[in-house]
Amino acid sequence: MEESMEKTKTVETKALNIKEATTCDATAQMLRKAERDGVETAFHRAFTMKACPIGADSACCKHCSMGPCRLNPKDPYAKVGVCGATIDTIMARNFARMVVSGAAAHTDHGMSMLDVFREVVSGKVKDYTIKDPLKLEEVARNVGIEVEGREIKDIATDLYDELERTYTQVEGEIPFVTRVPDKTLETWRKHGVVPRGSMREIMELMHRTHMGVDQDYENITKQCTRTALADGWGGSMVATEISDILYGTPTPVRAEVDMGCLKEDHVNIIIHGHEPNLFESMLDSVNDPAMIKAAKDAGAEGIVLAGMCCSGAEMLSRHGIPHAGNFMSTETLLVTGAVDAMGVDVQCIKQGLAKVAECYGTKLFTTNPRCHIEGVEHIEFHEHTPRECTDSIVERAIVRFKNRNVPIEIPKTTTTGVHGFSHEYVNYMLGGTFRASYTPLNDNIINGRIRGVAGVVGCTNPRVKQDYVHVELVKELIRNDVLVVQTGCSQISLAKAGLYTPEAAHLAGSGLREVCETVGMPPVLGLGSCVDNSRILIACAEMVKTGGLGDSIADLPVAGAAPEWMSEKAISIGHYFVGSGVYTVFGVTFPIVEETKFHKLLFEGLEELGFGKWGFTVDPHEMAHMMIAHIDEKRRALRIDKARERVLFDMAARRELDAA
Ligand code: BF8
Ligand code: SF4
Repeated sequence: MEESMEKTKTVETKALNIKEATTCDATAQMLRKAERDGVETAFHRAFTMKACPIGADSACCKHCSMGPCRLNPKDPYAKVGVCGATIDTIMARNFARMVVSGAAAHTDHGMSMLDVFREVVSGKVKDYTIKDPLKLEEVARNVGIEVEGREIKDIATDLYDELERTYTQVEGEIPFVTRVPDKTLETWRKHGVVPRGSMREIMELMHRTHMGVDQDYENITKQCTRTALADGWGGSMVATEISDILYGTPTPVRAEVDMGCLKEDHVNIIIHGHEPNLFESMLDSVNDPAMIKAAKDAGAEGIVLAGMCCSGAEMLSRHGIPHAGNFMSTETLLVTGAVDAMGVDVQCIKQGLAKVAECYGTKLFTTNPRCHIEGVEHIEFHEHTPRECTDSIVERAIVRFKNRNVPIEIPKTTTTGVHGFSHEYVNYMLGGTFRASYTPLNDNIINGRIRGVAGVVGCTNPRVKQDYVHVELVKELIRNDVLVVQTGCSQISLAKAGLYTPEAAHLAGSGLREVCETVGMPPVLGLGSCVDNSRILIACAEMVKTGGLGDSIADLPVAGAAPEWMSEKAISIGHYFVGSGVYTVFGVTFPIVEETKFHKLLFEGLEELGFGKWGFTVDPHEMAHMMIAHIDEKRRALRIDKARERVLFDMAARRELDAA
């Protein structure tokens, strides 16, 4: 008896505590179902596989076969690697390798967009067109291309040639430096970190982090900054701008988020990944009358198309396509049994999806030559004949619908919100169509109704309670009159929590609430996918150029956070925000040993050089107050701290009068 009790106890302590794993009701419901069905997910694996403590501190190096070398994070200067590398060299190199991989992912994605753009302009790709010629002209003007009285095709050809330099240029500065505020650019020039072409920066950083090359953590960090800036103001920005030109610049649109967007009596198709090309073609496929008829002939009421992760966030923003969930919900969505096909392209595609899909008979397809998964069927997507791939996925989904042989359980949860804010739209919304400008935003910051702006972005991660850190952080920020802009998986966390409605303004402090109510906007603005963090950079640059908030991005009362980050892309994003002048706070864990020179450089030294700086905490409330303290410090430096006290006092007095 005692022995069996003992056993029960062991099993209990080993079980995943679903309440601690996620605050997403739909994901929790599906985790319970997965356990009943005997299906394992990343939540379970994270629970049973402890993170390696040495790796977590970044105190090991495997850059050559004299090692791998492991230093002691508790006594970091006691030892060096076999080659003599110090803890600072090792950590800086490891950090650089994360930045370089993240930057490569974003810039390669941007390159793909540029490939499609080139073929559209030359007429070789016919399934896509230039949907937003106004944006084309604006971007062309930004990089110094003459547009007046010229044909769209000629402008587009010149723009392609110019933007190609973002990648291939061997010497000189990347084209979008024209968008960087003068003083910020001056800081970059002074420290020699203005990116040339991303291929060059990525290659050089890979070289410098090889065994026996750059062994000065400060010098490594410099190239890290240059490479990260080549991502933010280069590859990511090209990805965003070309996507807008080809598929339209987002404007506010109501859309549904969460697993309840699936319908049991419909063929359900999910697209998950990052490059919008696949998804745009899928949108055509599912709207093709022949495909709809085929679905109906198979007994379905129609076809549901929904997105996940970042290309999902782009389609949500551009077309109001429903979004089924963020990174930590990709496996659990398949547990519904209702997904007939999932097509993936690149990035954040867990290999674990293959097993879960197999358990529920879901057809999983890889489509991009860069991303195959062992044992998963590959239907290659070609931009010249995109429908071949997407039609074929729809056909296969219909067959699976007809032959469904697993019980279906779809969580009922969906939340409708307003998405699709581009930096251009922030202009119109706050400035009005006829006087589009950032002046009203700046004015509201200067008069103190809006205390500052925070970008809250990034992943979800099974090492922390899914969505919880995002939601708590954002609620605390808006309660303190900080306007929040978002992208990626974080945007989906807050959308599920209902913060994407104008009504959510009641959760904001009195100043921000007043602005939201006047304009009719939510207190949290979704800007799209992770490459669309470039929209936040542009918004920051516009705020500087509009005036009254200092001369450089580092002067602005703004801060950034990725509270549940997991990917190397997130580190690259964090570092390009820091490089641009923004205080950026990460949660979960930070790959560094505290009280080392490298730590001091990232968390203090970079700011002294005129850049931003890194911050870290796992606690959402502490994170909010670190960001708010920074915003207040910037307000003081700008001498606008007193105005805020006055305006809040006036508003309180007016409310009292209204109430009387
Ligand atoms: O690029 S936020 S989990 S989906 S890495 Fe990935 Fe992180 Fe989501 Fe998009 Ni961004
Ligand atoms: Fe060890 Fe140096 Fe080789 Fe790294 S590069 S594994 S620290 S010997």
